[in-house]
Amino acid sequence: MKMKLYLSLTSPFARKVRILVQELGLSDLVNEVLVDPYNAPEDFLDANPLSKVPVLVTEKGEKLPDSQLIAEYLLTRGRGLAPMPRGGQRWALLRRLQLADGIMSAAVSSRREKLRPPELLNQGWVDRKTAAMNRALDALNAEAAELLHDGPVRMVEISLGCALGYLDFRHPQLQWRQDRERLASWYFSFAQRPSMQSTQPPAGA
Ligand SMILES: N[C@@H](CCC(=O)N[C@@H](CS)C(=O)NCC(=O)O)C(=O)O
Repeated sequence: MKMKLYLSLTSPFARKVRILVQELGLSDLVNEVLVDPYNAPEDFLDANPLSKVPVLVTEKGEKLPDSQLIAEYLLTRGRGLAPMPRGGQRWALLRRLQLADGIMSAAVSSRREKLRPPELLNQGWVDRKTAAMNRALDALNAEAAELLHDGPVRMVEISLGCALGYLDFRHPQLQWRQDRERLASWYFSFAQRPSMQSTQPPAGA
């Protein structure tokens, strides 16, 4: 029996895990199961009562919700990522990972808000999330020289690649590349990886 990865093709959190599976050479061990968390089947709710994708169910039946937890687990199963630096460099890298995950969360939250009927839209909330994304993007642009783009990479690059891909997909009006040439150039190169190319969100979804 294979591991089961519940996902949606539009979720940037699920994309993170799909890319990690490929980068770790674990694709043959994982069956992808498409679900809509807003129209959730029972087996998915049993795997994650919170009704969020992604969720991984291991061969032993262990149920692992949340992309970060799944990443932690998969890193015990495969090799292929670049090693984490030590000392102060490690904390700087983990901070960048938090910023990348935070951009993703803010972008998903803002997208959900914008899907509400116009009379219920909380523009103040959208503006707050947009400001947070812009500040975090500026910080990452300033540190773009620290990011890897070819050869083995780390979770920070995978997460950031998915966050920026999601901005292109759902928030093109943000024009995140503007005045962020270093980040844009890093993404251009990172996005060529086969794992990024094969997990692009479906156009028009
Ligand atoms: N912290 C979670 C976030 C997952 C998440 O928010 N997934 C969204 C799709 S992008 C979802 O399933 N939302 C359904 C809901 O919030 O009810 C992770 O890292 O996996």
